[in-house]
Amino acid sequence: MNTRATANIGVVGLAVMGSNLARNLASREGNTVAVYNRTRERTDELVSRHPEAGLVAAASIDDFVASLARPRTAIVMVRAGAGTDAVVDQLAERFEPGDIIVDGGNADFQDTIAREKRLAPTGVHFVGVGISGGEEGALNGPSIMPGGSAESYRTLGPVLASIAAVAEGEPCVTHVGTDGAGHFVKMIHNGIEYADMQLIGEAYDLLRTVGGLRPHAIADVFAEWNKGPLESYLIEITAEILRQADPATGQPFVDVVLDQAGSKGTGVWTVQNALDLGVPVGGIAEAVFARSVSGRSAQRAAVRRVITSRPEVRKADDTFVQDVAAALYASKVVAYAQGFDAIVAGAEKYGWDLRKDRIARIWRGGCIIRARFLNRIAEAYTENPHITTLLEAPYFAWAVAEGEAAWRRVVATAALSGVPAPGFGAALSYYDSLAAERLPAALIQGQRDFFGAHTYRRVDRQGVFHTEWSGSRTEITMGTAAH
Ligand code: NBP
Repeated sequence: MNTRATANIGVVGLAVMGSNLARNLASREGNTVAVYNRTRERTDELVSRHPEAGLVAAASIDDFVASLARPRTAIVMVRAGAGTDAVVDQLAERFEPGDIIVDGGNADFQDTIAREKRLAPTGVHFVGVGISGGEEGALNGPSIMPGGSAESYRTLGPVLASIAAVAEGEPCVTHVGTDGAGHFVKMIHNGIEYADMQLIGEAYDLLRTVGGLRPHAIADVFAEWNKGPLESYLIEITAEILRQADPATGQPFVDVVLDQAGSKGTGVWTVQNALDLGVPVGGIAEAVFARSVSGRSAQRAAVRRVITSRPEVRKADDTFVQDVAAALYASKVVAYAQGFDAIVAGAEKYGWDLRKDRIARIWRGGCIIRARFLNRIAEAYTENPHITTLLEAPYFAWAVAEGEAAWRRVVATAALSGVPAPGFGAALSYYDSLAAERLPAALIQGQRDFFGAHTYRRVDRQGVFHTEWSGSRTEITMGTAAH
């Protein structure tokens, strides 16, 4: 084993993500990569399978640290939580001021903030980095969302840029903000991913149930959509999945897979944090809930047992496929608008100077939500970083208005046909809520004041008011502050 400080970067944790990232790093000019894994066999297997990478294998954490040139930079790619803490502690004990520990796992951004705080007095930089793109991205170029200090990014930035995906000539990496900003933005990325996948699922279901199309025909529709404004990685792989036949039965692959979707929890985190931040992310929440509903097999079976009839499926008209495309696009705009709202709220709460246009740009390549659409988002935020929602950006206002009638037809058809479309429906309701002149929130304020004296404000006068509901029903001015 090598104990000379020959490596400019190291990777700890050599399961699929760490191995691929190490190989990606090693394939770039100028990098020598040290590798270490708790269980020795993984290190040996990686090194023997990929002699071309010239990896510097370490048998122990001491060996690993000794193999890194100063300032030492180690990327930790282990299971988030206790595993990350264990490895970070081992490195921190051995690292010196100016050295950098990068956590490239899917950490909770609050843990990242806490870890950075914990290491700050030691002078060791702790950098939480969101990495998206799965194993393929890690090997060939992921989208990278680094947090941490500006100082550490000066060392780390060029290395990350060398391994990131490239979209339209630009590496998909930017210093998104300090401490936990990278993991926060990655979390929101995953929330948007949930929404995008759910909307695509609903589009498929409608084309099949109402449109009467077979999976291979829907694959053709998706392939066609992938040539236009909906072009994205998720649309592309959906076409491939729908074209797949099950080798064992000859049935469409999609028909032999159990219809219960799993998750690893980042969608839930997005919704939990959005609730804490007070940001409505209904499109993302419905996507998370839809996966939960799919797994409730006992309830699904029970309801199917008691219902005596289902609505008759509407007949699709000639424009149905285009209508579904328009509904998908408009609902997608809502999901992204909500995701960016959560980013803005997080930045305000945690003091991050996030650039929305740059975040949209680094998501154009390498990651699961990569899409042509993100260029439009980047343009909208470049043109005016102060827009209150993506839905007011001229391009999206126009695009949603163009598809609005179709969007309504699709949501109505889904409801009348008994096809669940929680993503499309929630997105349209959100849009209508923003667009409504008056909302029933006025009545809710009346109810709150009636049962709890929570007070209300008026449309015609300044001040805070309460009506004596149980007595004279006269209105009392309570003061000037809102409750
Ligand atoms: P896993 O998340 O399956 O983690 C396995 C690795 O963690 C192994 O190297 C294992 O070492 C190590 N490890 C554990 Br578990 N506990 C440890 C401990 N106490 N001390 C030291 N090492 C420990 O690997 P992965 O799927 O490659 O993902 C790595 C990270 O990247 C995760 O945080 C994941 O959430 C994130 N991520 C994954 C994807 C993806 O598509 N898979 C995408 C983006 C980000 P061992 O070999 O000794 O058990």
